[in-house]
Amino acid sequence: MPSTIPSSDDQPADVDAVVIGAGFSGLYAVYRLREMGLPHRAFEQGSGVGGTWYWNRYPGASSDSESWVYSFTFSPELEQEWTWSCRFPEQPEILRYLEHVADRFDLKSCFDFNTKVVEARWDEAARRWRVQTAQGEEVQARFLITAAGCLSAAQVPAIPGLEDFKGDWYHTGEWPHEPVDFSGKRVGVIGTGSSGIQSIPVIARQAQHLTVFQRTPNFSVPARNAPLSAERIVELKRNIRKIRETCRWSTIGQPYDWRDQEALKLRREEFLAQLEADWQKGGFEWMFGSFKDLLTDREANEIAAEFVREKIRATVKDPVVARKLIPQGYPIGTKRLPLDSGYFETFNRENVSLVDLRETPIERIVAEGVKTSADVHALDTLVFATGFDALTGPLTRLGIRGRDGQTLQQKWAEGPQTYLGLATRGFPNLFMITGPGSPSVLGNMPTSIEQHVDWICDCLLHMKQSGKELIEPASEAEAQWGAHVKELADATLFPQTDSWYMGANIPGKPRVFMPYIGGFGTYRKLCAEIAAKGYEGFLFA
Ligand code: N01
Repeated sequence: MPSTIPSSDDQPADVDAVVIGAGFSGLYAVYRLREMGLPHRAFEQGSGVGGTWYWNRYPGASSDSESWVYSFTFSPELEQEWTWSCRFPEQPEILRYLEHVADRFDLKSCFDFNTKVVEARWDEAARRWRVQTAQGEEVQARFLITAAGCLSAAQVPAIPGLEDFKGDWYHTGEWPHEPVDFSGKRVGVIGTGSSGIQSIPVIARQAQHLTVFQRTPNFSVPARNAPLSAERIVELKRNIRKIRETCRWSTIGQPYDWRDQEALKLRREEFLAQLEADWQKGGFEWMFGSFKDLLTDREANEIAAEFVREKIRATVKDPVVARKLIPQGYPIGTKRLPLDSGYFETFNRENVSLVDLRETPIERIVAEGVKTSADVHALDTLVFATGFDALTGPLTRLGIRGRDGQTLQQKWAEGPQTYLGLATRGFPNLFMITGPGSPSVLGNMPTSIEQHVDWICDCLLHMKQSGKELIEPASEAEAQWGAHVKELADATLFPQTDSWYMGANIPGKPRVFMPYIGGFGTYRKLCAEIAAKGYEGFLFA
């Protein structure tokens, strides 16, 4: 909980900018706006800061980026004074970090907490956004900056009968603040994406019995999380600026990058030996610090996929269970690759069972548990690890209406259209931090976020200094950017798979690869060049 929740009574109702969200993006946005002296208001529907880390309190929730890169870079003092405990920090530690940042830079006073934005309407005559909160306040702002996250619109699937269930149920992305006690309980988890794969081993250790309901088997790579030694901390702090600079120009915002080498040019044994060596390191480096054709060449990808399948066979003792857990039919890495701590090993426990929903689909939820085509699985607690309406969902649910009352849903009916993932035509003076069409979820999020906030704030400064009031993308620039994002994605294996990157997890959502996959460093360079050319592709008034 925040130490102080400021009231909106004495806050201005007409400001330069409104920011929505108090996660990494919202915190850094208000920090920069305040430094620039731009009057602003900021709204957060939760009761405190943290964003993703405020909502995702499920057991086992942890960062999949290393702690020393999953953090802010804007303050060298902050970097030196904060010490992470381990390689991949868990949710409570990340939330403590964000609380610390908010307190250290006095950012909580910038926010109205417990305040949900229900509509933001562009008023063409006043050249202002009119932002409505659920609490009945209306604030006018020249600029609207969304810091609503990419994976914040939780998705509970429309399985009939949930209202009949007698037990407790939870979604991993909207977890209660009080720990949920699974001891002595029969627990079911639906979903084996990152949230399921992180939570299943922890829940299995507490529950009397855990039933995992799996629709699509997932690949996963060991995290190999470990505490940081005193020597390692000293070394990291000494080199932190260099590490950060490498992240800024890398493909996925990490301190490593693809090898400048194609897997298929190697002899098979060499390729496999390298995969094994990288496997021992743990973390995303296994894939994203590997060979550059892994996500573009199906043959190279298949060798890597088979390498992981072998690991699963070697780990899971029951061959029938192992067979059910082995992913087939889609390229590895084209669904977001989870990192795990003992996921496959969990299926060797006596108190864990696996239900393959492709063999026996869920028919409905009943009072006692989950009814599949074969059985009723009796449960006391049901956990939905069923993901999010990714990238567009957090924005469309804000009730944003641009020129002529057009909603983002209407504009994006065929898939998101943006310029650089930062702005969209017809919605003047709207900036989206890590919006669709930017690298966002394909990189280390804080790296993506800081770059976007800096770019937006520099643009606001430019507009102030040059007396420009309005900004929005030109139609052609937006269309060309959309085509470029698609062309880059089509050159990879990603569009071959049904994933949330493609919107495929949400019934009726257009099937479009949403993030920019050209690499974070390339994108950063492009954004800087566009700004240097007087914000080429944008129209000002
Ligand atoms: O969600 P997901 P998530 N019946 O969409 C299944 C980030 N994240 O919350 O594959 C049965 O990946 C669905 O099955 P299928 C990260 O970017 C980050 O796990 O659609 N099953 C799938 O198995 C991640 O990728 C971190 O067939 C149903 C699962 O639910 C993203 O968030 C930690 C179903 C959903 O997997 C989302 O991850 C956690 C149904 N009706 C998450 N509907 C860190 O970095 C869905 N499923 C720390």
